[in-house]
Amino acid sequence: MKLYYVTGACSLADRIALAEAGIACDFIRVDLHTRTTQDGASFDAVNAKGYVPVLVLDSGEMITENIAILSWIAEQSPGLRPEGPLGWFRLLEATAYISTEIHGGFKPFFHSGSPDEKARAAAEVSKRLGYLAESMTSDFLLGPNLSVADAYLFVMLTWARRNELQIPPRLEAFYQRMISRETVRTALAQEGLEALAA
Ligand SMILES: N[C@@H](CCC(=O)N[C@@H](CS)C(=O)NCC(=O)O)C(=O)O
Repeated sequence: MKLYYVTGACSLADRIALAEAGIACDFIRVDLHTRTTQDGASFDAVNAKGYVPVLVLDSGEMITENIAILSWIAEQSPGLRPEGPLGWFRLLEATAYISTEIHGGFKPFFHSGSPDEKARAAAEVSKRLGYLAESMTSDFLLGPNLSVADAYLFVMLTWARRNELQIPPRLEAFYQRMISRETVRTALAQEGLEALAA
């Protein structure tokens, strides 16, 4: 299995989730500027969508879109999603919120937004993080056990920290809880991001 990734990008969520699931995987770094992979191949030839994450299964089949990849990992490792008849839907609800309302909200920070655009985006993302903090009643987003959605939220918090956005205290505590996990520390180290666990 192979995961195409960019250092510190949303693909880090998949790396963490794979580690939590105990799934062995090779990791292939992508350079978005040269649009090549670390082995010199054209990344656009790998994924015509032009972005990470891309998971290539042992069968050779490919999954793109973080929600789909994280769901696939949760399917392999059911402990990484909430239990009960609504478990899958709670997971989709959380990952869709993170993807569309938070991840998408960071665009001005990654695509040279104007100071005004960045200020509006910061306010919007902070509001969305505030909602998650309010709704979080246990150690993790969807209850007392870690789910793949937590890996995604964690990456969003690394971006929020990097861009000096306000992080609600409950999510700051969540961040600390995440960096205390061996899987998270190892995943960060594998991308040369140990400083984020300090
Ligand atoms: N809809 C995609 C978006 C993924 C995405 O935004 N990937 C970023 C890194 S976090 C990327 O590779 N951007 C490169 C580009 O858009 O050129 C998903 O949810 O997986």
